[in-house]
Amino acid sequence: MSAIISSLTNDQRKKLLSLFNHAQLHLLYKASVHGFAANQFHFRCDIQGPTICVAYNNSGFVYGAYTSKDYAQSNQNIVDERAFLYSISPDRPQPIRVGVNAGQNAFLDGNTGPYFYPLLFLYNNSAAVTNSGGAAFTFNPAELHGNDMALTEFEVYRVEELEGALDKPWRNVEWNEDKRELLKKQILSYCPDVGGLKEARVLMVGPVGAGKSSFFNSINSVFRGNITSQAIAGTAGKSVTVQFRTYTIKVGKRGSLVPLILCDTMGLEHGDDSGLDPGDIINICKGHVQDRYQFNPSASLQEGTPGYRKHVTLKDKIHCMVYVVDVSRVSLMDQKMLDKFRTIRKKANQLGVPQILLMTKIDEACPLVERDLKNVYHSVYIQKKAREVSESFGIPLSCIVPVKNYCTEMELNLEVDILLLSAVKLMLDYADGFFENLLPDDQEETDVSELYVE
Ligand SMILES: Nc1nc2c(ncn2[C@@H]2O[C@H](COP(=O)(O)OP(=O)(O)OP(=O)(O)O)[C@@H](O)[C@H]2O)c(=O)[nH]1
Ligand SMILES: [Mg+2]
Repeated sequence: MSAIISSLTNDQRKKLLSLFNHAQLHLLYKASVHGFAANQFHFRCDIQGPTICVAYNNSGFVYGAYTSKDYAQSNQNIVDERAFLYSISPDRPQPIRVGVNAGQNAFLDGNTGPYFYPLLFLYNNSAAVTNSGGAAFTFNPAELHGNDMALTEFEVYRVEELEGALDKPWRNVEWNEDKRELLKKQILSYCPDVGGLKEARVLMVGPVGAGKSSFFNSINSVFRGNITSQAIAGTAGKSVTVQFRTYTIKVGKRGSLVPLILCDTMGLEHGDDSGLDPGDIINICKGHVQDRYQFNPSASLQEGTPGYRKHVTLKDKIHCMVYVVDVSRVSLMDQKMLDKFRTIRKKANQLGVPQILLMTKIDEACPLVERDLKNVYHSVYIQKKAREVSESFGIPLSCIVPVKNYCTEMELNLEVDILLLSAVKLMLDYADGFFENLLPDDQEETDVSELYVE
């Protein structure tokens, strides 16, 4: 059976989540799929803990009721001081929230649809709501649902409230202009100090849509001084990036080069013959893959074929590998994807390539962070995901950095820049580890392919 998709738009979901401190929603019931019938609602929503029902009407209102109690068909009136009605509409920046009146029962736990006095949803087992009396909630009907009682959709979500914010951040960050300038200065003054190299070459690897190309665009933007989109980014089911690209970055439009080459790859996919072939990652690490090589998901690049660089020097090798992972998909990665990462990691370790991990889309994943990026290290959710990914990848927590890429912005932002620049600084520090592990003889800019263990 195919997955049941929520009808909430991103904007509606954000507004709904803003009613909670820090929560996740899990869709339990969708009337257009399961039926506009009370028994279908109870079958899926009874004894589920806190839930929120979401009614949609043709007048553009999304509204409903939250309860922190179970539905259980007990036929009892339920006291729930945390219950509320709410309404979201496109022209209101904030949802309306109506709390339960003091001393009133919030709802009747019968065998009908949700019945928050006076609103009875799924009235007569149909796509309708009715006003059935009772004084638990006081609201203006025109504001709540536009006096439009017919439903186009009705959903119920389990609300999982996540722990609040940490009092003390798990990493300290200075959020000020001086810090941004210091990070830029530290990055620009970086020099590998080996074999005449002028920059570190960093490879980004990760699932389709994780934000690899966007990360390059974001770093490019920070140094350029305005938002750029040189690398094509977006969502298409399959990997948007199909070529190997090595990007240089300049300060301003015509300024000096940043001592970093960011290498962008095709996204990894679950299937064996789809997405980037892990064999190509090894080829890239060893320096054999030329810029603009067109990836072939069913076979890795072979010696003697177009795009293969036979004689490689230290500057062609990867000096640091960066796994790029969408933070909200950390626990959704299946065994096949984890196995691909394990293979890549094993090889990278053999090649002596240090690795770090970027957790992207922290703004989308956590309402606390969305509200204010400075909450990133206060967010229990982000900390939990960092620990989870550290365990599943076998990467120390110190090598995991949360970032937010520039995606919708038209201007640079101090906090976004600081997280992005901190990630680059860590990449360069780790690349140094690669150079320091080279033997003195290996440090010349000659063909060093034989240094690597096959
Ligand atoms: N909200 C948010 N969206 C992001 C972030 N990073 C990337 N995106 C969005 O995620 C989508 C995919 O981003 P890409 O940069 O194309 O991802 P990719 O890893 O290069 O994907 P492939 O090339 O297809 O493997 C785009 O729509 C981006 O706008 C982020 O930090 N926050
Ligand atoms: Mg891409």
